[in-house]
Amino acid sequence: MLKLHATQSSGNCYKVRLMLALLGIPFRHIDIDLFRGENRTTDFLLKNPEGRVPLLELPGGRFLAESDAILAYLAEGTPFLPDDRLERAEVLRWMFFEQHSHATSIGAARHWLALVKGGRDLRTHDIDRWQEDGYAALGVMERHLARRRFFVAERRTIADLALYANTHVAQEGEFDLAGFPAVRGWLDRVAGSPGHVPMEWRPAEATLVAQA
Ligand SMILES: N[C@@H](CCC(=O)N[C@@H](CS)C(=O)NCC(=O)O)C(=O)O
Repeated sequence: MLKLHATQSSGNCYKVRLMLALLGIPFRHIDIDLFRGENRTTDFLLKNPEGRVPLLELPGGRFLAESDAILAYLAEGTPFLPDDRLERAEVLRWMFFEQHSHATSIGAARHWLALVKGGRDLRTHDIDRWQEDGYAALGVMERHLARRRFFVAERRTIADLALYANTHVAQEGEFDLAGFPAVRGWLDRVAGSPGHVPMEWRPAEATLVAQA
């Protein structure tokens, strides 16, 4: 059985739980408490030298890090990763955007302002940049979604999952989505799609025991 080393409140980890739930893949959730440094132990660094979650553990003891790489691995051969060459590249395009321009502002702001105790004081010098870059990223998403239902191919793909995870909790990073109606409409469409699960969802303990 797959094992997901993850932190419940992390947007990057949520993406992967959502993908596993949508595909109906059973997995074991191994909680990593970042705030107690469980991602920096010698044992964890052997599994992922970057010391970050999410980390997918495959049968046979192989590991895959980076949330969007994990999404691509899990989605292979499913409608969440298109076969069409251009659509597939467009999915990658939005996932690169997510990592480069979105996680670094909208994701980072939530992490430090909402999750890390004392984070605002530790990262005061970053707040203006997060705001500027985060609103710029939301503007890009708004313009793209103004004429589309989803990011690529007019259906839910891993590009949507990658961007949904931190956008739907952007207000926790002090972003106001009021001026982004197309983004809000897309958030509602993703959340209303079949099989969607919220960030709090995790596999039932009974399933874990049964499948272990
Ligand atoms: N680009 C990576 C980022 C992973 C990442 O930064 N994870 C955070 C939690 S959201 C983490 O593990 N932080 C702990 C640390 O960097 O020490 C991904 O998308 O998986």
